[in-house]
Order: sequence, then structure tokens, then C-alpha cells
Amino acid sequence: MGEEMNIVIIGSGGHARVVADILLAMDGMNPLGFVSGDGEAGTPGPLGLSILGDDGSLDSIEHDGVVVAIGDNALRQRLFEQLCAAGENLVAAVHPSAIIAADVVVGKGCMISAGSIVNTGSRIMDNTILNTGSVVDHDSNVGPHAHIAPNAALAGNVTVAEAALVGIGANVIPGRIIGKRAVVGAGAAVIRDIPEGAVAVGVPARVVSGS
Ligand code: JB2
Repeated sequence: MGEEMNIVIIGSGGHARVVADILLAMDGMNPLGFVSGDGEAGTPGPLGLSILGDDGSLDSIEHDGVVVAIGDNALRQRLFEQLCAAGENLVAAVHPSAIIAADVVVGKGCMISAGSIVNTGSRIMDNTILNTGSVVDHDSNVGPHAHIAPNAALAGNVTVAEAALVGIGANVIPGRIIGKRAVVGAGAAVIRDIPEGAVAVGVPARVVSGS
């Protein structure tokens, strides 16, 4: 048995709390607490863990890895890239109840929440969120810094490009491409490709801005 890894969670909001819960449920992970954009060091945080300080305090905390636990894709991307450049070890938080096919590639710093399913041939790139109960079916690619929200589902061969958001309960039929930084609204049904930067809502999903 290896020793536990001491992990600092970046962020201290709702998403960070879910990530903390995942780390507590994982074997070999020991969450130390939260580095916050707005909390005072020593402040009691969620789940019995403390706010350890702000970003400047990270160097003084002995740790083996970090997870950026912030929902906003652009902010999560910026902090992830800064921390990588600083030589930090960005670890993935994967809930033990997630079902992930043996050949799936999971990148650095991902969060895969309870009840998620990732099927064979799929790739989950760095710093991506697969939120609670989301489904990524076979041969799909979820790009870096993307977010598949709770209960959203990608059918086979779907591509979600960098920093795109597939909203809560949305569905994407096989083979479609969601462009970089696009947003798919809650409950949408995507049957056509969504261009880069577009916002698409409804059933079937229609682009309402950004293209
Ligand atoms: O520069 C920063 C910084 N900027 C904001 N450095 C660090 N270390 N932390 C930063 N933050 C932190 O992001 C704030 O201090 C705060 O703790 C957190 C944002 O928290 P909030 O509760 O607003 O959002 P969230 O990212 O935890 O959760 C959102 O996304 C989830 C996926 C919400 O929309 C949730 O409902 C959603 N489930």
C-alpha cells in the first residue's frame, strides 16, 4: 500500500465541496483543505476541512497535488494553466461510483462525479468536469476545460471542444460536435453541430447567440 497523497483543493464554493467529498471517498487521497479566492486562512470550511489561505499561500503548504475545483470554465482553465506552469501536480478527482471503461483516457485535474458513466473509446481531456450522473458514451472526446453538467448525456462519437459547457440534462445525438467555449442550455437536445462560442437552447437545440 502506498502512502496517501495530500491534496489542496483550489476554490471553496459549492463545486469545491463536491470535489472534497469525492477525494474523501477515494482511496489514497487526503484532502488538506481549500485555497480560496475570498476566504481567510483558518476559516472553517466545508466537510470539516479548513480554508488554508489564498493562492499566494500554496507554496507554504506541504502537499503532493492540487485539483482546481471551480465550475466556471474560463477561470478553471486560467488557474489550471498557471498551476501547471508552476510545476504543480494536477490530480483527477474520480468518485468511486463512476463507471469508466478500462480503455478510457482521463486527463490531469479532471473531476468525475458520482454516478457518471464513460464508455469505451472515449477520451476525457485535462481539467474537465463530468458532473453528477453524466453520461459520455463510446468513442466521444471531451476537450480540456469542458463541463458536462449533471445528468447530461453524450451519445457515441460526440466531440465537445475546449471549455464548452453542456448544460444540466442536455442530450447530444451521436457524432455531433460542440464547438470551443459553446454553451448548450439546460435540457437541450442537440441534433446539429454547435459552432464555436455559440449558445444553443431548446429541443431541438437552436443557436440563440454567438454565431
Ligand atoms: O483566483 C482565484 C479564485 N477566483 C475565484 N483563486 C482561487 N483559489 N479561488 C478562486 N475563486 C473561488 O471560486 C472563490 O473563492 C469561490 O470559492 C469559488 C467559486 O465558488 P462558487 O460557489 O461561486 O462557484 P463554484 O465554482 O463552486 O460552483 C459553480 O459551478 C458548479 C459546477 C456553481 O454554479 C455550482 O452550482 C455548480 N455545481
